[in-house]
Amino acid sequence: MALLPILCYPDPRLHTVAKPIARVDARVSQLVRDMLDTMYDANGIGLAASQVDVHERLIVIDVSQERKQPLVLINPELVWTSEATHLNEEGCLSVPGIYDGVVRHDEVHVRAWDAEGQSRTIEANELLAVCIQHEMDHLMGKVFVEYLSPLKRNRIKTKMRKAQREDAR
Ligand code: K1U
Ligand code: ZN
Repeated sequence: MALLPILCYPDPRLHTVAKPIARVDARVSQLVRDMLDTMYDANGIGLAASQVDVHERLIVIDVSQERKQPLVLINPELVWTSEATHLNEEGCLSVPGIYDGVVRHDEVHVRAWDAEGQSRTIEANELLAVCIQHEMDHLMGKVFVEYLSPLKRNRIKTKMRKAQREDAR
């Protein structure tokens, strides 16, 4: 089992736009395994490759109670989004301890390769839909706090920098 270090906001590397993956080879399969280990170890429901400083279009998710239903999305593309939206409470492993509301589409359809490189379309609602939208933002270099007001965001930045200085001591 390999745990990958998770970048913490406001690390500028979190704003890198991820590139498509050309093929699912042994390197990508190992990255999928390491990202799943890292997500489960951190008690997250999702993780984007961008958060472990790999700027390629790969997401892992598990919103199941039993934490035994991993979903691997490679080169995900939103093919349909509902008009209806909702304000949902979100958290982020790259912004530990911060939770706030973000408006997201209620339902999304996403086309992606699975861990075997097979193309699939997933119809998602509720927490899975929220998590997919949050993780796809990471692949575009966007962290959920960027939906908040500049005042809130600056307070979060200051708090994170202080926590990181204290951790380094
Ligand atoms: O991308 C990440 O950092 C993972 C993130 C995913 C996420 C959580 C909540 C809403 C949208 C996306 C997390 O897993 S944060 C930690 C967590 O487990 C959690 C937080 C709030 C609600 C449910 C789960
Ligand atoms: Zn996140």
